[in-house]
Amino acid sequence: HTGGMAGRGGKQGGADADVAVVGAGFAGLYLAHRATTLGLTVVVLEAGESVGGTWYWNRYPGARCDVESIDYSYSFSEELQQEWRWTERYASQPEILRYLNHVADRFDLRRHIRLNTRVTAARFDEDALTWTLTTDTDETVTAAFCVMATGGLSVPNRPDLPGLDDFRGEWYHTARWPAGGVDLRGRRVAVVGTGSTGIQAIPMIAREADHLIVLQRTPNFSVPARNRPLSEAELAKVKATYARRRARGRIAPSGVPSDREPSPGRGVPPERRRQAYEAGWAEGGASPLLRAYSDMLVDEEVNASLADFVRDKIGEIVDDPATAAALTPYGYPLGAKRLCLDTDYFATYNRPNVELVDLRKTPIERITETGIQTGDTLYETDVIVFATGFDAISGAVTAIDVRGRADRSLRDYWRTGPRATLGLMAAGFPNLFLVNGPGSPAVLGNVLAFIEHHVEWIIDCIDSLRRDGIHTIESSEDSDERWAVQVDEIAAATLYPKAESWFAGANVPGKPRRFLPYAAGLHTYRARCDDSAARGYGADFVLD
Ligand code: N01
Repeated sequence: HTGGMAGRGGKQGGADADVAVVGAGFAGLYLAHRATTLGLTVVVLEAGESVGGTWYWNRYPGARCDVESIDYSYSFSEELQQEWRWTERYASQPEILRYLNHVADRFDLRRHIRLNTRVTAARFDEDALTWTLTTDTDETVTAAFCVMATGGLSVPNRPDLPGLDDFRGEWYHTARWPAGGVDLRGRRVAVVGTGSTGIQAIPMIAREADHLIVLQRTPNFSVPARNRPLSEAELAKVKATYARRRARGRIAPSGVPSDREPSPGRGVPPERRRQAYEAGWAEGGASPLLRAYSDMLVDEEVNASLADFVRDKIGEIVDDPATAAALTPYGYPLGAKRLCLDTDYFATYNRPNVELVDLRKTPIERITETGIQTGDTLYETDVIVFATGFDAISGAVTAIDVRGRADRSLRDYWRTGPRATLGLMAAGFPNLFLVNGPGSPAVLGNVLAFIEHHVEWIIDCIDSLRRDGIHTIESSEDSDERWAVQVDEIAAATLYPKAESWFAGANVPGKPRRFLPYAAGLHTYRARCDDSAARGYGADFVLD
């Protein structure tokens, strides 16, 4: 569709806004800023009572980012990055939430945002060429473009365990932790789940609770974060060349700038490898170990050498041999599930008030009035904490009833596996953009770098269409499928598919299995998107 001006005065001129954005987290806030800077009108609809997205909802004890704060922050404003002072190597949830509130004020974004407003449906009107969003507050918003900035990890996955309604204690999902916190002193607590969230929360809960039972299904690889305060001198050094650091981050495969250019580990003698791993373990963080060698996530033998190193560390840290054995991961490569970072996680099992239950031996049968029943054992507890993850990447989009051309349902379209051209657009849904959608690098690195890239691409696209008088842009089924096949092929050349993980939807019963993130790195992905933009943003958004 061409002719007239998209947005104002033209075909879609009667809409409430040029762009409707769902979600006011990192992506939604930047979308609002970027769009309004170009003179577009924006309405942002946010379910929470504050901006912040992930960092508003995930208030569980120990919640902290596992990408360093100096990189896990916006790069679009030199003034912002100069004035903000991160206090720690890895920022805590309250600090990141303060930062996002600061950004909302600093760039005067609140006037575009409606809080406490959950979008339940989005429908494309083929005559008006607009999207109509419906909310749980019975409002409707119309816009020429709709952007799903709904987050890759925002729909909690709570296991459907029989008997939970009978439980007389309290239960919480970590991603819905009460704002005022939960007083766990003097209480018996059970945590279900040992992913990144559980591994952060367990050491904190163990310090507070009277007794803690951890119910573990799959042991996880975790390495020390080595969090610490950031000194003035260190920050000054970063800030002196911040723009250069950011530019390197933008073209780094993981979105995190690195001084290392790793070489393959294959052929390196075991003793030399071990020295490299010891250095990475001492430095803390995922990159020094995962990027110790360039073939870490493609060569099983190299990967196994690091996995063995971490297994040995677990054996050294955990006093009780049976507990150490139960905590030791096996059967999948290190990093094929997201590598966890921790502060004293394994050492927590040396505390007298902490008990580990291996669910692979005896799965949870049911929840009773007083606790959790596995086999013939009832674990009595006052509080159950579900650290059981999310319906990731596609879950928050399919939670909304999205209808495109001819009433086409996005849920139906994705029933056999979520797919979208470049992870950005799905066929039959004109002018609907996804941030970190299925087929984007999404979660395999510094999500902030991916978000900034997506937002800039989407807003440039909208601006260009508007200037060229093009009303709609959309992908084709063939293009969506071809991209999904490329994403599969790239993953198949790595070790990622060798683990059951939320990357492929394996954690949600009934979800179609398909590896969703684009694993060839931000630099390659950016080049693909740039190619597409260089050919011009037209009505058809399809791969060559
Ligand atoms: O979720 P997960 P998460 N019965 O899906 C278990 C990001 N993040 O919230 O492995 C028993 O990884 C499940 O067991 P299994 C980060 O990208 C980042 O921890 O399926 N157990 C697993 O142990 C991360 O990867 C940060 O066998 C059940 C756990 O619950 C992503 O979010 C912090 C179960 C879920 O682990 C998700 O992490 C936190 C059942 N029925 C999160 N169902 C940082 O930046 C599930 N489990 C630091």
